Amino acid sequence: MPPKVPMSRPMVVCIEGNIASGKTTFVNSFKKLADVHTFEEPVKEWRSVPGVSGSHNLLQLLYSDPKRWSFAFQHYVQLTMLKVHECPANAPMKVMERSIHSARHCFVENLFRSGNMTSAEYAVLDEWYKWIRENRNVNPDVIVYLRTCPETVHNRIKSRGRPEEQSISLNYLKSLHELHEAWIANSGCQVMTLDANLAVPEVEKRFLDAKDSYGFPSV
Ligand code: DCP
Repeated sequence: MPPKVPMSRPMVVCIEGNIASGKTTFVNSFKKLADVHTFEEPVKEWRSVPGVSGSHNLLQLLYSDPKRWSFAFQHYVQLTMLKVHECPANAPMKVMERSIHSARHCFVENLFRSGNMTSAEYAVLDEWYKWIRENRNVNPDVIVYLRTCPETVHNRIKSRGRPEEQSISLNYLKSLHELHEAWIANSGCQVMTLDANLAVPEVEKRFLDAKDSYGFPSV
């Protein structure tokens, strides 16, 4: 069978939500839809940045010393997420986990406001972000927002046991939650909000019940 070539820009969907809200599982569940190209978040790349004398785990560095490493980490996130935004889809629908937008408006904002990023570092990342928005087509058509309570995701982080994340506090997740809420409300994009405190099958069911009003293709 010949490879599929997209006829025009695909419908772009970004899956957003707090840490451990279930984004990867949800992105994978899109594979049940026909003609979808899914892109997981490049967390693996953040944990193994190639260096001259071996690889660097930037995620681990970030949590072990946020003041020192926030800028390098978020700079690399912006690069790797831009690559995902730019990656052509071989289907009429492209589904991405996260975006440069939540990186900027939730994570970078939080690190700056909490004093873990200097004003100069914040300004550099913001200049990059503005340049990307003005010069690249990185706007999603729909955001699926997996809304959770900070307490729920705090428990999930503890039970999934990703070693770098064990120092994440409930207050950190509360701040990120508020920033997601504020950004989503002002994103200027069509947003489908799902209660992701619920079990995965129920979240998927609610998505399927609502998807026709958002122009998603049929299963
Ligand atoms: N992270 C960050 N800054 C970003 C993006 C992510 O500090 N701009 C961190 C937070 C987490 C890790 O990277 O420690 C991955 O977070 P995500 O919420 O993006 O992904 P999860 O793996 O938690 O997604 P889920 O469990 O919802 O599938």
